[in-house]
Amino acid sequence: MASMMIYQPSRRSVLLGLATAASSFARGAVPPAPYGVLPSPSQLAWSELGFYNFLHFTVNTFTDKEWGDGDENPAIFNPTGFDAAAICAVLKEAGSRGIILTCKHHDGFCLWPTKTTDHSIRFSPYKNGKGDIVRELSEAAERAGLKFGVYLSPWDRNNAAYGTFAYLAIYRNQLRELLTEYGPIFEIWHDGANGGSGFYGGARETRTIDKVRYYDWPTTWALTRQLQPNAVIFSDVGPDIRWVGNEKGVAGETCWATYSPVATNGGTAVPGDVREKESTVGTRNGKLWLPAECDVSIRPGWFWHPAENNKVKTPRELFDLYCVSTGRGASFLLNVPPDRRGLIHEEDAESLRGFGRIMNATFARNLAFGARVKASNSRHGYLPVHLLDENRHTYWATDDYVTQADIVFDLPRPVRFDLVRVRETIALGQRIGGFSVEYWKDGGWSNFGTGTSVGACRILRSSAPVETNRVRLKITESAACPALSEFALFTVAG
Ligand code: FUL
Ligand code: CA
Repeated sequence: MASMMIYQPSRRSVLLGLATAASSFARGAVPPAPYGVLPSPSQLAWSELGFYNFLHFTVNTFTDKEWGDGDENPAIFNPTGFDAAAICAVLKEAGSRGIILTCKHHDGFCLWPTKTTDHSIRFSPYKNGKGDIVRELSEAAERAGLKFGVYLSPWDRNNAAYGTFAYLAIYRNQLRELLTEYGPIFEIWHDGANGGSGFYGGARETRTIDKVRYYDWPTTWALTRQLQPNAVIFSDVGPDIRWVGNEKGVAGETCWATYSPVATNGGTAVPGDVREKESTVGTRNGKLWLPAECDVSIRPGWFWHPAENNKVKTPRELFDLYCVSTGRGASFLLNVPPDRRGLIHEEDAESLRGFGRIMNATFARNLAFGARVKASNSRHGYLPVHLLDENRHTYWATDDYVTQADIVFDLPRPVRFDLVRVRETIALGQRIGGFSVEYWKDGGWSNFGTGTSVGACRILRSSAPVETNRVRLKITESAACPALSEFALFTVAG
């Protein structure tokens, strides 16, 4: 193949992979040129996950706190019923694709037997100091077919060296242990929070760090690239995945995968200093491919508290959150905190199962299957039937310079739907900037909904189902000829 001559293991390979996977494209078909900044192969793989879970678990689970001070006695950490396989089984039922564990939260307590500090599970009664929660969860995740990721808090309220140069070496060694001893890691989560005060080896004082210089993030990220080249790195400002700017699980109704982050004062954005409102929306034609991740807890707090057992989000609330996170081109990172036994509490498990049932029943079948499809313009070989083939890698596209188009779906029989899903071919960049969906009713077109950004997945919903045998998708604005992988109609399960 001539195209193999320009093969490089880079973003370019994604495009070639796309072309190869799409062998159903006609001979002589020339794909659209990519537009703007593009996702890396690992960002592209991440964008297909959609829903995965945080597990916040540490000494706080036993002290009923959200932020441990760093002076907790490791003796309090004793989850006598900890069962990694049971945790993974519940998440699997909910449709989760991965877990991210708080291997070390701000209190500094390490859930694995690290060589870097004594403030760890080695000095806890859990399995007489021989336990390793990171190992148990990473292995159970692998067995369950879930990806495994690590949260390692940069702020460490226990460590005496925190705030000095010496701590950076400790932090990086902790990262090195996590990235070399526990198999493939899909995501590394760097928290931007830093409240200043802490135990710090007994000093009990407030330590202020320079957010721009202290952590020297480029060096840490380079280490990660070397040890886990396929992982995505999350922080307020990436470099791969950005924080969505709130902890409610909600992306902007417009949410670009591209972003040009700046600090609150307009200077260099770093973890812990970024304009939150702008993170929610991203930047049209932004400098970086930096899609948003929506983190939110199933309960009010991030850690398990007995008083919150009756405040667990309902299955319907979780489904609504999925639609405004993953359904707005971001991802849904739902925190489910293990309790003091080391299990997902019954209330949370019940809600997760209910969420999984709604998801499965809702997205079981694209109601647009079987439609006759006609587009106002189609590029040679990039026909609109590719929108209905359940394959993210095949797509419909228009000729170059055609940036507005209509596609009509004529259904063999009337369908009822209240949810529309559209996927853009993001390997070619973020192109579409405006679209609408209409349905045929009483001899004319009625509006179902309109949107701006599409990205990996865009969901539009209506408050009540509509019934029709004809639907029209209009691309009203696109920076380059549009490329769309999917168009689907669903009814939200009741
Ligand atoms: C925040 C932390 O301070 C919270 O405790 C939690 O870990 C959340 C995901 O990020 O910045
Ligand atoms: Ca397709």
